[in-house]
Amino acid sequence: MYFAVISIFPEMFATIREFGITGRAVTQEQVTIECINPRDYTTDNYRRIDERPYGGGPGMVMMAEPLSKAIEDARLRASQHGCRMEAASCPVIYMSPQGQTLSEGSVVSMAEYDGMIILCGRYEGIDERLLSQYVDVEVSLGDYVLSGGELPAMVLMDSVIRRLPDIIGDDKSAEQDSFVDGLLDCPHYTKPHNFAGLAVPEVLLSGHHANIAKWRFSQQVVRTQTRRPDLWQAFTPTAQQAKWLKALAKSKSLNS
Ligand code: 4H3
Repeated sequence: MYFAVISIFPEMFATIREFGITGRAVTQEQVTIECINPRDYTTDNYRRIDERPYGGGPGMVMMAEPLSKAIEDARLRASQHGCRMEAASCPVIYMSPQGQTLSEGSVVSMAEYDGMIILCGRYEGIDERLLSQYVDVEVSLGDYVLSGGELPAMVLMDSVIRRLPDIIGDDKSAEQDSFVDGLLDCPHYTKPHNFAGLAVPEVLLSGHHANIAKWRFSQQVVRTQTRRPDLWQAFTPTAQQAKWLKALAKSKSLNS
């Protein structure tokens, strides 16, 4: 998958390029991350990318002109990396609090793109005419404001890269995380057997795979019910999960 990031702080992206799963995806060439600095597309001596807002008010606004040239160049590079050039294959994405909130569901569909061009704003934001002309999708991480789009861009890339085929070492592990089946994740344990006087739940030492699966599911259910009633409301169990739920309800009524 191809990523072009348009940012005045390209050095920040070492974080995602060099470490962990995303770093390995880059080294193994499953992923290309190119940074494009809008300052390189300015024509004045000061390499200005921001100006004061029309209508007054505090702060600065990123100008349309250098960003438009940066996006045009990003598109050219994306096509040279084999991206088909429709918005459906390689969209221009703007990270902003005004966007659609990112979810694991949208992450999975975005993993189908050939690539994406991610626009990172700074200051008060970007001239609206650039956004209306060039941006296909606006994505938000949630209802809070950050000083730039770089961290959100890296969050988006990380979430997408780990859902690409053949990326996570253990190929089932991405499918077992929180949200993937509409529930929160179950708790995890590893060595030693006892830590701070706390033992590992007995069932996990039993080697009985069906019981372990059922126990993990019951933990997911309890966590989701108590911590995220909104997710529990929306949850539809598979046939196997429905069976487990029935059994769990029965054992609960016996206990009470
Ligand atoms: C995204 C971007 C929050 C989010 C962002 C989010 C800086 C957008 C600038 C940048 C504008 C002014 N903050 N919730 N900040 O995903 O370009 O807000």
